[in-house]
Amino acid sequence: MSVSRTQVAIVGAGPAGLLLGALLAKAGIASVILEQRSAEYVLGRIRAGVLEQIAVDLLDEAGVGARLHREGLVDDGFLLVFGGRVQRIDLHALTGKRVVVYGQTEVTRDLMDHRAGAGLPTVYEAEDVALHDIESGRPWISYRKDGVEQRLDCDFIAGCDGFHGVSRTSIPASVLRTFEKVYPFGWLGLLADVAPISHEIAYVNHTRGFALASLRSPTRSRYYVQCALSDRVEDWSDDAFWAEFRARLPDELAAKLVTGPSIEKSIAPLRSFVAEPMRHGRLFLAGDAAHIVPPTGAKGLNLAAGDVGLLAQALAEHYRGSDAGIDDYSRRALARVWKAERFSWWFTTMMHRFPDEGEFAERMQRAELDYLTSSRAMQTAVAENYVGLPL
Ligand code: RFL
Ligand code: PHB
Repeated sequence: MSVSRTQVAIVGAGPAGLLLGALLAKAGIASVILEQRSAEYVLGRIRAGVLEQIAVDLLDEAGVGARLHREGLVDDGFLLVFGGRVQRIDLHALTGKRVVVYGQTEVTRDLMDHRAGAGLPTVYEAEDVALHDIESGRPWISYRKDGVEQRLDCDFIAGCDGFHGVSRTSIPASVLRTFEKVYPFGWLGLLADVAPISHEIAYVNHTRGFALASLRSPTRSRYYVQCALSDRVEDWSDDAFWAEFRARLPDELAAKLVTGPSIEKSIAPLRSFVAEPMRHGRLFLAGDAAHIVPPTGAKGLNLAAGDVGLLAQALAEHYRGSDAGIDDYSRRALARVWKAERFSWWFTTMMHRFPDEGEFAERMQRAELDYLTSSRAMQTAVAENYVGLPL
């Protein structure tokens, strides 16, 4: 067995783990990242597209914001479409803030390049990662790399290994509480090199089901349609997707639709999930390891960034001699997480067709959306949640 040591062992090289590593490096704290997949696999996952100002600020602080500022598309608003009517939510006029459209793939690539450039250690294809002695002052991780057993000793473990990771399940069942809601539909997403129908993201409530028009660049579109949980991606041809997507658009957006071959197509289930607490002993959870939101509010990656912003600060304080930050980490992170859970659940409920709910639910959606159109107070509430609540 080969033995090594670091200050903070990070499990998972998604955006949470990579950003935490970069923020810790800035603070002079050593970390090693253990990732079960290859770098190419991690970069191949097409996910989030919208960054809040807080996430942009943290990427700047970590020193990886240059390309994001060059290539990211700044949006002052987004569109809500219902009953064929388009209602623009003017984020900037309502909150003074904006969002940036920049894909998770690009964020991840920037963070990986930065880490490699700074010579910071990341072990890809680390097998059988297991956490040990997290309740003691000397936690450690065992794993296998290229067939050789490894042991990594550390002061702290950051569990940034996503919803299916090992970190959360290392917390004893007697301590961990989980809260979950699974939605009775999924999102079928398609990525294509065609000009987007709108540079502002459009969320569509339609009798056939929800649709979302997003983008990655002026020449690359990311579109979604609500689908049945039983649907399989193989059963959706590109033509079938384009026909369904077009059918859910209002005329003025449908007229701008350009179709083309898909680069990627996948189905994601929708779930709300929170694990409490986010710290146990020397283990901290961050990002999807601790919580999942349905993608309707574009909050997942932004919550992950917020968590690691708090955690990096808390760990830096620890090494300066105060444990106040690490003792308060779970409470502070969860206070923000639950508000984003509420917004994502509300937005999902307002925009989708629920197969088992009848016309009453539909009328409620219509009333809510009517109210939104007529009330600046309601628009402001939506806008301040969309641009992101403070840390
Ligand atoms: P990730 O990205 O899942 O990374 C976790 C990493 O841990 C690794 N791992 C392990 N490593 C070692 N040992 C183990 N046992 C391990 N188990 C797992 C995994 O291989 C992986 O590399 O979690 P992280 O870093 O917390 O980041 C969270 C975000 O990825 C996620 O919240 C967002 O993608 C959610 N999301 C969106 N968020 C936004 O803020 N804005 C959006 O517009 C947005 N759109 C979306 C989304 C997620 C989607 N899907 C597919 C779930 C759209 C979609 C369709
Ligand atoms: C995306 O571009 O993938 C995206 C945008 C907004 C969302 C969810 C996903 O709310």
